[in-house]
Amino acid sequence: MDERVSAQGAGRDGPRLAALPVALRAPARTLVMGVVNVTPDSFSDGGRWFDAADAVERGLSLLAEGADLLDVGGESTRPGAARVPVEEELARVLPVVEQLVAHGAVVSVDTTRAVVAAQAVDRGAVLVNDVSGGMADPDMASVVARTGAAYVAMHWRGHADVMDANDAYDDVVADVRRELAQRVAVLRDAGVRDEQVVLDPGLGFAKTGESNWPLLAHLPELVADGHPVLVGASRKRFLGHLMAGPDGTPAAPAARDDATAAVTALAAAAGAWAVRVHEVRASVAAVRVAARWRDAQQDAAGRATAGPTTPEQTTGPTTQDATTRHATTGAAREGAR
Ligand code: PMM
Repeated sequence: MDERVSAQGAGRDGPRLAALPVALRAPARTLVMGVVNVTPDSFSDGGRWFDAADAVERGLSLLAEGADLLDVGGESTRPGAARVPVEEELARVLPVVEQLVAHGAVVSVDTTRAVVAAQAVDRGAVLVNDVSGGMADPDMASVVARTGAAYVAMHWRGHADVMDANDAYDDVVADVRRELAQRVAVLRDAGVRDEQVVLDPGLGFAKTGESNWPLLAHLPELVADGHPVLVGASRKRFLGHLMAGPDGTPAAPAARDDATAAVTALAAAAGAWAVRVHEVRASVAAVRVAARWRDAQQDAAGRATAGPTTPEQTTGPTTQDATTRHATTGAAREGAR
């Protein structure tokens, strides 16, 4: 897996996520995190991989399709969902984490509970994905500090039973950036290092519909705040509304995957560190396209700043190589079709 990611080229500048394998710390392209929900009731895929063996098999097939890491969760965050007892969450998540780690997967645990995070890290998870950004459990920050795990702090304003009632913003982009910065400050105070932290705008969480689009449109600003950014648009309600049928009925969750892949391409172009998706294949294609697109733009910018071409350059081997490269990757192939 490491070779596959690093083979794309040089890494990006920016914070390092020391707990992760080297190639995932500053990857050459946006990473694809595959979702493994071990829940009976997730809005998008509830119940399909509720059995541990089925969940592991699902994780392995996502890896085979090109996922860079897997996010294992045992508690649904579906709007309105009731909380799962901690023993139940542990029983759902730990065996799946353990087995996927044994298969060589890079595993993230999707939990708001410190005890679940700690035990999952003990079993080999390297990333804690906390949709509450540490707000749900006051012990979370100290567990992250102690374990040194990478940590996703998502923008959040309350559990699933109340989140839709918390969709009031003066300016959703400014408010989310400010509230995330407050979470980073709390994490720092608890001893979490900046290099551990990934930020996530929390699409769909306390954001019922239109609030999601400005956050996507302003992703470069969140990226510029300096932490790697994870985007979780997959199958969310706002995509269901976008893809509604002629009678206005929202598209079903499984019919939102094409729109999800489109968001992946745009999020990757905007500099997202990773996308969290249920169906991996199309998003893998999207992040690869985005990476090549960016490389080609950088090549073009490099040529534009290199100044006028001299006669020596037009006949020399370097130019010949460059010409061949562009012929095989771009215009010549277009012309051949
Ligand atoms: N969304 C869900 C669950 N976990 N984690 C992060 N970091 N970001 C998200 O947007 C996110 C998440 C809800 O989706 P699911 O119930 O289909 O897994």
